Amino acid sequence: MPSLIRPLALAAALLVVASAHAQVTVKDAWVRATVPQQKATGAFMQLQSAQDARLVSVSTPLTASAEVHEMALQDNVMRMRPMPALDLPAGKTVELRPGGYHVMLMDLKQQVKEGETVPLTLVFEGKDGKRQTVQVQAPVRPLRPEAMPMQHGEHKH
Ligand SMILES: [Cu+2]
Repeated sequence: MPSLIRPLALAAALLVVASAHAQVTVKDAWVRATVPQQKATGAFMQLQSAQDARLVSVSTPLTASAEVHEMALQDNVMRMRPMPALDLPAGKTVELRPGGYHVMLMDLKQQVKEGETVPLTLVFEGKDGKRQTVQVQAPVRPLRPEAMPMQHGEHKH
């Protein structure tokens, strides 16, 4: 089906051009929707770098306080803690997902609603110290429980 594949290839090509000498690809970025008064949420995505690199900072107009966190077992309890940088080994996809690495958006001043889009600016640093900035538009989605697909059969008429 060449007619379907071509527009996708073109989109991918444009994405590479947008971030000059791109070493890092950002895929499937999204931000978890919040409820009113909720002060923090997570941003998730898949990162892949052609060469060894590190994610060194994340910023967004949504809040002045964004950190990269990891989940770690501490006294038999899973806790999250800030990381100075997230390593991206060459060619390996590093996934930020609920329950794992994530970007923590704190001190939210407003609710983050499904359907909105959150601009994220990611700064990566290569081994040579060169920095690359990548901008992504992350759609806001509610956290979908893993059990979700099983519920499809329950609403038959
Ligand atoms: Cu966190």
